Amino acid sequence: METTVALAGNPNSGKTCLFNELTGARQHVGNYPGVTVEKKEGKFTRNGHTIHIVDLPGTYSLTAYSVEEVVARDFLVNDRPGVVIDIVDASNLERNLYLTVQFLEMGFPMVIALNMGDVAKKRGIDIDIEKLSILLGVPVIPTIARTGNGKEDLMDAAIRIAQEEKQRMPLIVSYGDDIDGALIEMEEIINTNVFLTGTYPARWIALKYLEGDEQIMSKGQKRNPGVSKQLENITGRVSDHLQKTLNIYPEAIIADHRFGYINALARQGVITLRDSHDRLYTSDKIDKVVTNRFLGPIIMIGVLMGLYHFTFTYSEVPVGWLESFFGWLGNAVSTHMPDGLLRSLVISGIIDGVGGVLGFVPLIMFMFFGIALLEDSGYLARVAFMLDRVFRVFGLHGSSVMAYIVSGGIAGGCAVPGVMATRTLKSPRERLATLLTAPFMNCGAKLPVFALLIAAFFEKHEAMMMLVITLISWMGALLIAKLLRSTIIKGEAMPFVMELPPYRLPTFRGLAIHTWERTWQYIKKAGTIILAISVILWAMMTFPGLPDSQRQEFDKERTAVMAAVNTDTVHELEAAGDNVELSLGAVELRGHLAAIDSREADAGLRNSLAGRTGIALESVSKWAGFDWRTNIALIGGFAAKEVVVSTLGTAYSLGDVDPEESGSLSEMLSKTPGWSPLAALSLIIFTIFYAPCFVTVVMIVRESGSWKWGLFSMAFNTLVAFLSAVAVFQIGSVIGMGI
Ligand code: BGO
Repeated sequence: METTVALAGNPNSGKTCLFNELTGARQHVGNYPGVTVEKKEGKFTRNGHTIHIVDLPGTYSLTAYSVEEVVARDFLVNDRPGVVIDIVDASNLERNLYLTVQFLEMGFPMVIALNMGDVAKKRGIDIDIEKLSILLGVPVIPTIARTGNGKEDLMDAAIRIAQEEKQRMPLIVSYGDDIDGALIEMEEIINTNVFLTGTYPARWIALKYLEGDEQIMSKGQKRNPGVSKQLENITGRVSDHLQKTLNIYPEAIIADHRFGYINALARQGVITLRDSHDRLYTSDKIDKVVTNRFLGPIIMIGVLMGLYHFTFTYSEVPVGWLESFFGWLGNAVSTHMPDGLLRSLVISGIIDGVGGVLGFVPLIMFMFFGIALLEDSGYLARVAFMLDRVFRVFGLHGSSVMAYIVSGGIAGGCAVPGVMATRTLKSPRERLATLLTAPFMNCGAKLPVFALLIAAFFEKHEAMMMLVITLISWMGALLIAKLLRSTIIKGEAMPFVMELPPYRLPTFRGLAIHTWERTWQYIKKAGTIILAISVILWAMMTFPGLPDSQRQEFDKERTAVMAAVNTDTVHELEAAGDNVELSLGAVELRGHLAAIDSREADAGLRNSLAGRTGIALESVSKWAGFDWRTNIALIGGFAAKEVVVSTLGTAYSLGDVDPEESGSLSEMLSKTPGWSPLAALSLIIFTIFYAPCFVTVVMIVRESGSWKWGLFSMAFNTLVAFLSAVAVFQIGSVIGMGI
């Protein structure tokens, strides 16, 4: 049996020496077809196996910048050698691994010859070979090519790998939000159109388009100009966006993240530099402090606290303006529109519903700005890196951290891209556990719910409460992940490397664009989906309304109240505008009538479709401290979490007929009997954990490939949420927090 082995590596890594040692006199030198690059071939025999060895030109990369690179790449792709031996100069490990990462991304069967260990040792570099092999997922064999040391072991490993039947997964490096998102989009197009996929992995083709690889692009244009155009358009869009926001081209970001991957290998203890002072770059120097085992977590908590403090402090004033604006709008409509269903729809359904959500735009914007700052500077990648160690304990992966953060790990993300971000996870079990727990993070839609409750009940400790909420959601998600990983999705965790791209000074323009993009998404959602759900819920809270007999009862009461005072007082009240001083009798009459109106509205709400459902659930929900109005809001939250706030707004405004008397919703809640800091805390806990919104459920179904997991997440999460909320409310009541 003959196996073809390709020797690949950087120039001066020792390829020629190794080739000569292996092949001895049995060499053949020619040229690669069509180019003047030398092609050396030879044979090596071991235990009855004849190995055909091809020495590829030395390259630093596999882009199409030089003839050598194209020749090496074409040979690997078209001739499909049984194994690629990647010769890595151990004394220059970080630089040599750049090529290794690219081989791994192509998914070749591979063995690493870790050469020049003697030189590395002299330079004070220690390499943990076993760890390197585990993290990269390929055999690593130490060699001294000059003397031929280790060549037999190397060939044995190569034969073993060549004979392995198992399907090799290409390495997936995460290239940051913008590029990862584009890659997912492009991969889908590539796979659906079977575009060059017979030759290259889909993600790799997408990467090459983003890198502007002319050879691949011209192949693509010949194969299918329409698909190629689509991919070029996405590339153009991403490239423009990256230049606007970070002033950088996609190729540079891609290179940064590949080096970030290698940098992380070094930080995970694969390489130890005994005398490392002058080899440290600025990013490494910063990381020495920022990702330090002890200082790192303290800095991280400090940064989060600072972010929440900044968000709540500076957004307070503009949030107040918007609240007053929507309050004014409601009043204006109520004065100018005739009483009736349409007025109720406009005020309670639209203004209170959508206004409640839009009122939080400044808060969301400040939070997004802070997150953009952390993300663009490269700090977020450090957070993921530090948490990686913790995540392994819970049966998760380093990439799970990123999925959590995208879903709202710092508050203000979205679980939909979060669930999609789990695609960078190789192991299906860790991926499933991550996508089922990522929705526990605090997405931008939950943020208004928390902000409302914090403003109403924990006004003095806003930033602290937000930090506590963040910690509760992370701890809950991790514990549930552990539970899932030790029961229904059992299995070993896979070794993994987190990328650590270099730090960057964010530009103000970039931050502004990132902030606005996300804020605009939020506003658009409020104006479309939330508006629609808000109107549907308003209808459910309005119809069927009160039966005629009951309405007549209220009318009778009104007539009786008016009959009890003299007609002048009634006339005085009817004729009174806003600014008229009323007599004592008229004020009293107005109070009586308002109380009757309020009871009628309340009875109407109770009799409505939503009201009846809320009341029916009260027998269960009371254990968690939720009244029937809150139940209505939580049912609305199954569609989208923002709706919890808007529905609370509608539910309370429907029962409240004198908008001039009422303050903002948070003020109203803090004064409503039955509400307390404990009830608010219980609602916060429930909101963190209960069923993901509808769009996320659809995404979970798509990504897990089964409806089963979508339904599971709805039922399981709601159960977890309810049990936690009951525990908090009951224990809190016993220790006297509920008063
Ligand atoms: C010269 N250990 C040590 N110490 N040196 C090695 C090893 C090793 O494991 N492997 C290779 N080298 P190439 P490419 C040289 O040529 O095979 C040395 O480009 C010199 N030359 O001997 O050519 C190897 O094919 C004068 O060194 O690499 C060679 O990949 C003084 O690494 C060099 C000292 O190997 C490159 C060394 C005139």
